[in-house]
Amino acid sequence: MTLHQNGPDMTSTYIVDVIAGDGIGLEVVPAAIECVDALASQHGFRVDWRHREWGSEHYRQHGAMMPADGLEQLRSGDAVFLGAVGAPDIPDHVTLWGLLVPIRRAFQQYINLRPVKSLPGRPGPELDMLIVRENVEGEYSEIGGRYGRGTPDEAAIQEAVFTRRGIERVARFAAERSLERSGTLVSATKSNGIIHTMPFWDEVVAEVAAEAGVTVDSVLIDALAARFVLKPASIDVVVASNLFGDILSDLGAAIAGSIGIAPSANLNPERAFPSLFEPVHGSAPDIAGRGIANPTAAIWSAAMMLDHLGESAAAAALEAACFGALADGIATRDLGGSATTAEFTHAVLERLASASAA
Ligand code: GGG
Repeated sequence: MTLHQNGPDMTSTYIVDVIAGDGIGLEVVPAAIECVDALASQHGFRVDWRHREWGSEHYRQHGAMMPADGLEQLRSGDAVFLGAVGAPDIPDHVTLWGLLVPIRRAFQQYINLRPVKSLPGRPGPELDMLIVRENVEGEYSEIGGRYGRGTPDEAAIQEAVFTRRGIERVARFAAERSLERSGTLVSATKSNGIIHTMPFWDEVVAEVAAEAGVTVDSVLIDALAARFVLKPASIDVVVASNLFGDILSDLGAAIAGSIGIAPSANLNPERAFPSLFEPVHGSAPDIAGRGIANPTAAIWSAAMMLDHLGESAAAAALEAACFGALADGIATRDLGGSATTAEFTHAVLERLASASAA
């Protein structure tokens, strides 16, 4: 990561590439940027936002979700901040594999960190989980194909790829997070039905957990989904494959109140490449353009980005302001309230200003 120090006071300046993308990404990303800019002046750092107009509109105009040298353009930045990808007129695998998946893979963002917490002041179960999703292999694979199109024998084959290196590094990262928390780790599996990859996953996770001194509870994904709903407080850190981790984080966020609150960090832990921060939610075309999207997930993702950049005090202030607004009952429609995106963002900005003045 390049960190730029400039000016007589050596103010830190971070270069962040912004891909607002599609749908509500275009609404929640500016909300989060407003909050980060407010924090920058309060905490004495600068963010140079490099706006990239990539996404479905780029695809409609140029036949690709980003320019051919898009990854090269991002490489020199300190982080990438992404909104959402997906549009009803373009197949979802085209939008995802044309932008987000190539960034995750080229920049070896093999950890997708997805915290889930119960919201202050809202009814519902107490939960505070960290989902550690493997982010560059597993069920998300390009290996396979289709044959016999248009015939009665038509079929599709999709291979999953699990490597020892890939499982070890995600299990190690999860075990380390678990040692900082409860010392217990839940591993999502399906080794009864998936007979090659999942028993391998179980074996490697168990080896890494034993080495790290962490107790691992290997739970079949179907039983784990039920446990998320029935006993969420019994779960702390979860390590999961690419697909299982994706599904579990939406489930966790829904149990906490709304998919509109779930943040994520796509991390290259070695910091050889920029990491990417994004709300877990998609482009939500059903509500896009109406100014009612919940910016919590984007704001919380921005807090994760600040923490990654080393601005931990600003990150904590942003998370506190966002949760403070929720605790005071300010909520968008997905949470049963009536606040617009702008009203919720204003409430967060007000709390940032009061905390800074105090
Ligand atoms: N916030 C980015 C976004 O649009 N995500 C939608 C999505 O379907 N992501 C799939 C994934 O994370 O693998």
